[in-house]
Amino acid sequence: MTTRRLTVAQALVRFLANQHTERDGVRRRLIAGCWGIFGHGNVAGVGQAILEYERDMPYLQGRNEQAMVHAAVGYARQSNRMSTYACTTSIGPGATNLVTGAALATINHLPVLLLPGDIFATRPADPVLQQLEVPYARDVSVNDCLRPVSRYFDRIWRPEALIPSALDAMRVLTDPVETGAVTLALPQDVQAEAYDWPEEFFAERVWRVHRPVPDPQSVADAAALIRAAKRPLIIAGGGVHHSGAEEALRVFAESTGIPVSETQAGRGSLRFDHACALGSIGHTGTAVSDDIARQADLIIGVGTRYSDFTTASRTLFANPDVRFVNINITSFDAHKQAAVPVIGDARVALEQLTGALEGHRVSEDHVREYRAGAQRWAEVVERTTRSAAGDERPGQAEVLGVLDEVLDDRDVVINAAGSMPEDLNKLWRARDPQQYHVEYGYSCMGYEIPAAIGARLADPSREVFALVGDGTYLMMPTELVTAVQEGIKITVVLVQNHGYASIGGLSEKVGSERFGTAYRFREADGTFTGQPLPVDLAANAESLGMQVLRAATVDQLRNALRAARAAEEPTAVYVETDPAKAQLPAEAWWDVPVAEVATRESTQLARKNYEDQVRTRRHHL
Ligand SMILES: Cc1ncc(C[n+]2csc(CCOP(=O)(O)OP(=O)(O)O)c2C)c(N)n1
Ligand SMILES: [Mg+2]
Repeated sequence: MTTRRLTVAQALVRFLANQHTERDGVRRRLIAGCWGIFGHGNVAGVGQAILEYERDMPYLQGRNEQAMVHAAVGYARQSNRMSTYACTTSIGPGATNLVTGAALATINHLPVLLLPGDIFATRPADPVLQQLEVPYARDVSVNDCLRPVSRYFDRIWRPEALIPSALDAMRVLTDPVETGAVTLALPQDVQAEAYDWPEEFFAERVWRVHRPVPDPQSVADAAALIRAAKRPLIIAGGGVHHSGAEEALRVFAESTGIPVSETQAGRGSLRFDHACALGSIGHTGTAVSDDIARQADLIIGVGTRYSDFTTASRTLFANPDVRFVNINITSFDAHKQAAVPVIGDARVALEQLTGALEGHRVSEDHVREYRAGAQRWAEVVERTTRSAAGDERPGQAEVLGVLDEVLDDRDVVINAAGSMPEDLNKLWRARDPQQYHVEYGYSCMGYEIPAAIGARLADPSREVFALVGDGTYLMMPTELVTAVQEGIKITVVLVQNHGYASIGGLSEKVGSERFGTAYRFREADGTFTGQPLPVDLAANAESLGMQVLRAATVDQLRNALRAARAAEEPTAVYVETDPAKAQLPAEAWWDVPVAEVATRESTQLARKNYEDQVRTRRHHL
């Protein structure tokens, strides 16, 4: 047996450079490169190995470990999960900064490889700097925090243990059911230790991403239910994109006439102006989707987890006879709502169902009704996003209207948290399947900027726009420096409204009077109701090296966005929005429990309303 003598870190880097995915005949490198922040625990191990193999393993310098994971996840999502990045960190705080990013990746079923440094395997001098000492268990380190948020976790206590674990890690990253964050924790002494590796470990390897075919009986059962349904509705989730099933969904909807609503992750599954498209569903859904959902006698979920936003916290599907068919690659999700499960790849399942339903169409009454609803909603979108005059300060919806004007079909819009996901979900006219990139599985403030970098790396032919609230910007502007350093062209649209507009609105709804949600000076009475704070986020972005354009009116915003789009360098467009322009009201409920006893009248009233809503909640059994 030929062997090669390398350190564990060198062997891992060499191995990673030779892994590929393949689906539908397209082959891609699985690990495109490695993000890293060095400290003790990886500088001498993985850091040295990347330097040694710099040409085979491109390195990107992160500023915050959580943000590195966001960048890798943004890249993976924009690559339809066929490719991702690794992230290397020091031990201790560098490693635990990964936890939030790992949870985000796992919840969204998006692959990322985490390589945190770890304590010494040989324990020559415990505690090493930054070591958590657990008196009753010497084998525990802070990296154990990553276990519940990882789909695979191992700590490489011995060099040769890397071989089976590295293979396991690749299997999980490329498995459409299992994928998420994969963690290989690397004790720092082991990283630097040499071993004689079998040469085959470094051979080119291709991981086929399979399209599992559903059981024929389940397809027949689903087809029978669909034929019997008078008012069926499709809910397209993120699985439609993961499978690349957009075209199959379009054919299925066109041939049966069944309308299509979309979750946040599924937005863009069908072009906004398609005759079967109803837009978003649920708490942040369109009026037409939610109306049709309330009356539907059959819900066909495609690649959806049925989150509380989608189901309006189990109040949306109000027809007493409603049934469910769930197409999902994951048995766990396919069985939700006591559905007829069709377990398999979304594209294959939709193609098979289209075949099984040949000649079947829903009634013209159903079609007329949802088309009229969709038309009414299109008018709401037009009115809401384009009502301001050119010389007026825009509301947030009008920022979206101007973006819609300036952006090309293939441009990407990225967001994750704040009041923007709600506005985007209701109002954004998604044109290309890859355009609408809102991370709402974890809705994590700070995802936007690093994810935009990842999305741009995944597809440099697309312009990428990160929509960032002021609260979000303050939480994680760090990766702007990376965009500047690498000349990665992204546009950051920085929306200033002096605090947490979203949570302020929610606070008001639950009777808590916007407590703690405004960025204002404290007044003599102790409340934050003074003047807005004198922070200048545009100057802040400039100080990090960004080109910054300030816009005070709708016309200026249009010009600034056009200039940013045409620019070569990363650019921020700063806009202060008009808070008097309220958001559209929610079409359906969201369960946020209200205090059962309180002295304030606002809370008591909110509780009463809450109890009325709770009564409409139901199980589907
Ligand atoms: C990391 C993280 N912390 C807290 C929250 C809870 N949260 C959701 S939205 C929000 C406020 C966002 O403020 P901003 O970015 O200014 O957007 P706006 O609500 O003003 O539109 C908070 C605190 C979150 N989603 N993510
Ligand atoms: Mg804000």
